[in-house]
Amino acid sequence: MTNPLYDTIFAPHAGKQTPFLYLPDGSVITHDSFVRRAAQLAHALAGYGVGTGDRIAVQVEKCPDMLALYAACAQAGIIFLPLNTAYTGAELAYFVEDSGAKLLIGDPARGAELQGVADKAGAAFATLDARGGTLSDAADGQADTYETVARSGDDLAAFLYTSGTTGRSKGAMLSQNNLISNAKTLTDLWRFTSDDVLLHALPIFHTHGLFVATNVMLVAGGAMAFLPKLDIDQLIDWMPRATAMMGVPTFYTRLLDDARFDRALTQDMRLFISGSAPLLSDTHVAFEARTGHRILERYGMTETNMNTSNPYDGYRRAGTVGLPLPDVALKVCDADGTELPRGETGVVEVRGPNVFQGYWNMPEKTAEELRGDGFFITGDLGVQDADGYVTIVGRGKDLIISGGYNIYPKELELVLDTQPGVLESAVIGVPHPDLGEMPLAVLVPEGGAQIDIEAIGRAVADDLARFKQPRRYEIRESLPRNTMGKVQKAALRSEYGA
Ligand code: MCA
Ligand code: AMP
Repeated sequence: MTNPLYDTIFAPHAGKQTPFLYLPDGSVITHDSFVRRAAQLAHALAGYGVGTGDRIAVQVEKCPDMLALYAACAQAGIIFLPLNTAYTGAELAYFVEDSGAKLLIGDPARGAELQGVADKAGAAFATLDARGGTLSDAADGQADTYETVARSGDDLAAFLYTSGTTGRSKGAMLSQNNLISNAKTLTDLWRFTSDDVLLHALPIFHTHGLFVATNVMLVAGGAMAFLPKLDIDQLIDWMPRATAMMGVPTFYTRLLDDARFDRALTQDMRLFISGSAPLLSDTHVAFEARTGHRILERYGMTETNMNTSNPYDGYRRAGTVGLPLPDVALKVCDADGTELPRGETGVVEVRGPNVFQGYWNMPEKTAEELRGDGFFITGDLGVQDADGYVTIVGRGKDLIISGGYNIYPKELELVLDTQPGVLESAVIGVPHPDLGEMPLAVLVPEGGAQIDIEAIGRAVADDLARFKQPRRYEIRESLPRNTMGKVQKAALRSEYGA
């Protein structure tokens, strides 16, 4: 193979006139036309001076061209860096500068702002959305074949930025082999074939919607109902024509809240998969009672793709994330990395062809989390039972997961601590019925100062994407600390969690 990722995932589809993307307007993109569009986009990228090994930063709404850009990057040996469409200009500037991206592709409606971000970082700028843009225009007239650039499986295919406990986002470097191993393993494990139609309502800038869903469907040669976002009416409308769905737990709780969602509607579905955040056992049980289907829960991370999955044929245990994938070694360890006996709770560590290559330009951070023997320290607390099933019982890392999006409290605290009248702050996750968790900010005023929460809300909105912004503020005189001076977030969570 000259380019394992392209040759495994995309090249086999050239010439296939079978449906790949069903779009909400009734149009269909075939496998062949998808591959041809990717080739046109690869030519357009070359026109912007982007070459093998370069990065492109892509903040584009979910649309077929955004997905085809991923294929174009694979074919041209370019490193694909997708970014959450909710990120502000300030957040975006960091990613473009840190990654050294040669080209930023963004929303035409934010053209002037994003052009400024690109200029500051010394990157070129192009626009793209579902209606078109300068990149799409540049691609339209191009040849629809492209000479695939030779790459090895160890070459990098993508950067995905993941926030950190220090507040600084880290670029997780994923190789071609990282993506290929998971794509093949999951296709086999979950029995995807060319007969499948996947309901795809996830965003495509994260591992779940991009690599898990799309790569699996491409390896299988199946199709996707490619929906712009989670819209329960659309899901219900498409369900009788689909065979499988992947979603975060909010997808399942919202479906259960709708009386139209029942056994008859799901009778032709063969599989519902959940991940990215804990699925409550109650949801699992209610889902089975309503539909007769047992949701298959799996567990992964940006740095590792997928690590564990409940079995397809065997018993899917509610509240667990199942068994390590066939090519993944998993152990539960103490803080020193010593493996604990089965049944004891500790930090989950994983090793396998899925585990990333390290954090871009952060050798110390990489060394802290990726051991010399290849085990990655996930920061999740778990326990493995005698049958090998893994349960994630909590997080050693200070992380909030809201509707499947990660929010690192430190990033918010750094902004809150600099606001007028604020001495210090602590951000915690509290339960939320729809999104699982939501951020709550506890603020301590400087002696005698008045805190203007509305002004703080506006300042936070300038810097941070909406989904990260605290939904509640509490003011108190001091933060509870232990004898080492560390803020006791568990105490705050039990005080405000209810
Ligand atoms: C939207 N909003 C949110 C979230 N999403 N707030 C907090 N958390 C969220 N996740 C806010 C918007 O800013 C807006 O605020 C209001 O909610 C409505 O926005 P809308 O877009 O209509 O929201 P929604 O359609 O209800 O979206 C909720 C959602 C969505 C369906 C849960 O966030 C989603 O699709 N999440 C999936 C994320 C995902 O793919 N995660 C995978 C990461 P306002 O009205 O105030 O302006 S990959 C991963 O974790 C690993 C590797 C793995 O294992 O998969
Ligand atoms: P991210 O950094 O966005 O890839 O998020 C990865 C984190 O999501 C993991 O470290 C877990 O904390 C969490 N996660 C993913 N899937 C599950 C799951 N099925 N159950 C519990 N937590 C999960």
